[in-house]
Amino acid sequence: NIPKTQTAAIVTSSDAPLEVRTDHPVVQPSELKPGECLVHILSTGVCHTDLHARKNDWPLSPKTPLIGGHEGVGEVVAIAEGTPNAPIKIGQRVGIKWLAYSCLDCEQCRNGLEQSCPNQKLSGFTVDGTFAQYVVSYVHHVTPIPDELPSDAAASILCAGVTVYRALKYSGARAGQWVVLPGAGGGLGHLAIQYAANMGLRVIAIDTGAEKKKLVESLGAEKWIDFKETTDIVKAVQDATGGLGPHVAVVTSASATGYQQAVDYLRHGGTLMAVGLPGHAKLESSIFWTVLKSITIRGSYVGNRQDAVEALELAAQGKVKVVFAVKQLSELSDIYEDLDAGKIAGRIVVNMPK
Ligand code: 8ID
Ligand code: ZN
Repeated sequence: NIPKTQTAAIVTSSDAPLEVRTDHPVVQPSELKPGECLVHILSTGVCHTDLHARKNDWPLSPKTPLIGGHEGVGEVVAIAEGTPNAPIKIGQRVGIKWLAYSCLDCEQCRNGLEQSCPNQKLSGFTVDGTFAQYVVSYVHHVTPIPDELPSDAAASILCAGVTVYRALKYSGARAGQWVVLPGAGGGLGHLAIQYAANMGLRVIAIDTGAEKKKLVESLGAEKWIDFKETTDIVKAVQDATGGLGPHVAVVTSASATGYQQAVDYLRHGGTLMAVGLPGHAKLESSIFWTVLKSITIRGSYVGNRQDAVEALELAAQGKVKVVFAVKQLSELSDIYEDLDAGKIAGRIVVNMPK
């Protein structure tokens, strides 16, 4: 009962309109290669990374034509014949993440840095992603979805959640310390507030507009700084902590401006976790003050399979909740426009046509 055609959102080039087609072919179970599975997508989040891919505004280019999407939850409907030891079953609900595949046999994979595997496949970038009803994925990389979590509520944990969970985990931040979150009102940022709160951190949220202010305060941010209304961000951030500055900054702003003052406002010994991905900007910070303040700067790129399990577990316990509005796949173009304009507080999740 797997159909021959499906609805999918297809990018043919960065300047052509997005096409939502109803006659896109479905890869049939007999065509799957060992290790692959076919997933019937129920819900998928829309990440700002999908917009970067759609606009082709990164130093790396996506495949074309491209089906984007990498926060997908769906049901396994087929597993390739000749797949030994599949850790998933037909009928099980699983999540598809940005890192669709890694070899699990190279040095990076063995070290748990699966996202740096030279044989990686990226969902919605180097392979077709979750803005389609049926997606080919990989049995060792799809993530089981806990029963407590509805599909639409789980979707954005698979990228936004995992990413900020890992960034905080590796930031070295400890209970009672201050973390500043430029981009706090967006998809990644609003989840970062909640994971940070669960770690016992005190949160300073930076973003703009009344809607995002309300959102971040409702999620437990102790201080709010509107980056469009504040002339001296460094002073505002340091004042919020009583003068010394935050111990950690997790920057999820999609623009370079969110990074600009981080080294200046961080506390001595502080850590900048770089997460947001403006494609061509340089990280500009004073070398002198980076040295004198003993600042650590670290990139943090999604997460591995274990990070995904841990990030989902906290969501399953109700400790972290994606704040999302539901839309249809046919509205994806408009969703991209709103993301581009910074109009989306929290996340948009698309419920797929059955
Ligand atoms: O693995 C990774 N490192 C990873 C994973 C997933 C996403 C990185 N990302 C990247 C995306 O590609 C994108 O560049 O993180 C960035 C944020 O993704 P998102 O959270 O999905 O985007 P969003 O919902 O648009 O949120 C971005 C927020 O940043 C704010 C915006 O107002 C928005 O709420 N913002 C901007 I743009 N400039 C800001 C500034 N100067 C700012 N907030 C504070 N200060
Ligand atoms: Zn993403």
